[in-house]
Amino acid sequence: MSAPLQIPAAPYEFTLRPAEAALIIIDMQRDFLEQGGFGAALGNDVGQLRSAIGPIARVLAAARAAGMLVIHTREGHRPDLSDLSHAKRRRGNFAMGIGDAGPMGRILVRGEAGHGIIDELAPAPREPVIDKPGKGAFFATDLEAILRGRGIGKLILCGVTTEVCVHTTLREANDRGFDCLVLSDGTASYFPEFHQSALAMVSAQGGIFGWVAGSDIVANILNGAAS
Ligand code: TIU
Repeated sequence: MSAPLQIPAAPYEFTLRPAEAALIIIDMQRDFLEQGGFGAALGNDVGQLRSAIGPIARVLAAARAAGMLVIHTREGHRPDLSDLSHAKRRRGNFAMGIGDAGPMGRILVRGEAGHGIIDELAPAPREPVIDKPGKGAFFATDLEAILRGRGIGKLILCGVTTEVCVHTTLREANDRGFDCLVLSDGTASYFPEFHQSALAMVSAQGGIFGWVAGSDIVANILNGAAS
């Protein structure tokens, strides 16, 4: 078997073989990144998240070239809202909430325009898309079955938001025995200070939740493996 790729990262080198790794792109949906969606309904400045698009696109291209599995996730609910807990529905007491009609369709509902992944990061045919009703991508989904079925033990995580869905997924993955690297510039938060703290939490304590590296170094190494 060939030697694994060595990716310089914090707190120390992250190793992976492309065939045993997956890039997981979390919730890069219009509902979080564009006006009139869920993120805006929560009172956020959605422009804060756009910085992650370019870095994710570079690593996505490199992961595809290296033959890595790419998985996309979307947060959202069934049109009848039967998978939406009362707690999640009422949280925040906002005027517009999940299931209400907005300019991109019903907020955070599957099949609506707002629920879709932004054009810049559109899934390719045969790339699994995981529809998740929670913040974590393992909760109430078949993500774990897909990863185990392919013998995958290493994950590169990116997407939005750093401290909410990315961190929840990271923590779920850790307790299931996966090694995770988070792309520092391929994640973003509505709150820059939360982004920085969330990244620091990953690699502190010897990498208590995993590893952190920038998109350029990761993309360069994956591109080197592809050539
Ligand atoms: N509100 C917020 O920061 N995030 C979410 O509600 N979902 C995700 O992070 N995807």
